[in-house]
Amino acid sequence: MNKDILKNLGLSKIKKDGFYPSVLIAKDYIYSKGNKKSVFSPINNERTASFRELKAHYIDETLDKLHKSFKQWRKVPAPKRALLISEIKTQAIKNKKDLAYLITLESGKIYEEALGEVQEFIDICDFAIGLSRQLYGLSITSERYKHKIIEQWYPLGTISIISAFNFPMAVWAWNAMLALVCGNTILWKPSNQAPLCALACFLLVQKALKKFKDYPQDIFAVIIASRKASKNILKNKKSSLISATGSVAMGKKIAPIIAKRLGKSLFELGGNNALIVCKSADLDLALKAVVFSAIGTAGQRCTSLRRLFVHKSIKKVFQEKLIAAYKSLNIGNPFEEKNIMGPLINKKSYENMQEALHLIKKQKGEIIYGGERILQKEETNSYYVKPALVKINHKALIVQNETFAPILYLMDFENIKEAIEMNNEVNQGLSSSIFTNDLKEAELFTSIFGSDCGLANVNVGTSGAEIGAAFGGEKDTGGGRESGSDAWKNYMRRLSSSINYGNETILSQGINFS
Ligand code: UN1
Repeated sequence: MNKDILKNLGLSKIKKDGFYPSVLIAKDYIYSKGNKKSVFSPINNERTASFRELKAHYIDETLDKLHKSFKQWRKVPAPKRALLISEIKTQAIKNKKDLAYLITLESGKIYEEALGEVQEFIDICDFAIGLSRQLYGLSITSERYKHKIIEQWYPLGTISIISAFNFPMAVWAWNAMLALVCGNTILWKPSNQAPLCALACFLLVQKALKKFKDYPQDIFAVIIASRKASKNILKNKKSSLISATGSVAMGKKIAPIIAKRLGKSLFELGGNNALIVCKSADLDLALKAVVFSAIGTAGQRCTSLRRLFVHKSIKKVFQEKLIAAYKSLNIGNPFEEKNIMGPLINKKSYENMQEALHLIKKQKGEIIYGGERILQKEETNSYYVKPALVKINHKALIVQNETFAPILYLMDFENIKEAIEMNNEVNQGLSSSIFTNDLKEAELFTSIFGSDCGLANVNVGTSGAEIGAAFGGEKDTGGGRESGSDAWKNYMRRLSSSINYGNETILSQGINFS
């Protein structure tokens, strides 16, 4: 581990007796007393951090503090809040390489992708800064004489963000920068596999806040907690919105807990993303997109490509190209520039992949390439694998579920209607793509008769979305939208007002009540 980087980011300073704090809010750090929990890098299984298990009451106390500071923060005008975001952005740019180092260290994604993730953080800062002067409401015509209707947007409260290991900074930033500029305070529970990324972002925000002495300093907290203790985040009414990223299974577990108190949630859950390669497609363009979408972040993005539908007439040649491309991939230490794919996050993930490969064979699938572990020179408990290519029937049970690993299912189709039907037949609905030079096919795919996902791209792969559009998906993916477009509305409450500026009482719907 690079100690200088930890020092630069201020992490070494907050370590006490070998442990990092489990709760951080302003200058208050809590080093709890519970059992020791350590975190290991997927790269070589080196211990990266240790914490002590947190008692759940700390979560409620932190939410109380954030609720209090919300009352101060919401008073700061949005364009002035954006000054803080601007400073956070400056800090992110300044520390881009160090932050990317932590992302690679904890998630195992290659350094180039990690730099991209920090860039996503920087981009959303820009977006939030611009947004600070565009939190528009509406003025609506009234049916009543000398009446008007307006809609305004106000800060919501405390936004609790639950994020996953695969995007340990960007997903937080999408939520947090919008939530902050909208006048909310933030509680962040990062993945227990990527706590250092969260601590570094916390310190970076605190550093930015120091420049604004008259702003409340306790508007952002990080909590490192077990699943059990984290339940209090869901149960507590002071979590005005729970924004959660993770698997469909995780969403199904936490949704009833939030719903029980009629709380608000924003879910961005698993995908089962498909890409269609049509007869007219530019095959080189398609090939690059397929490879990046399927093996980027070692197939551990919610937007990773899982299902590939190739037109029957080009199936053979495309499959050959794909196998050749897969064979040429360098897999190994994600810090080394020559490598295009790093390890899986942990042993469990490797076991899940192997279990899926076993089921594939049982369900009459054929593994035509990869799937096996690549043992390292010095054996550590790290799990590098060759990405797998599998021929299977689109109806096979295994294809219906998201396996969070680099397994790509190959299937073919005869006509576009059939391909779209296959695209839409799974329960998840996050991302989808079509590669075609036929205008009608492209338009059909993005039309009401086309993909039923939240994202439907043309000649662009399933992953690697920009922050400008609303990001998220339909069906089991949870329906939430984060980052661009009008996703900011999730972090605000809407107030509708009818205003009478005349001298008469007029009831709506023409009701006479005199
Ligand atoms: C995720 O995997 O949870 O579109 C987010 C992408 C990234 C974000 C993925 N911009 O692949």
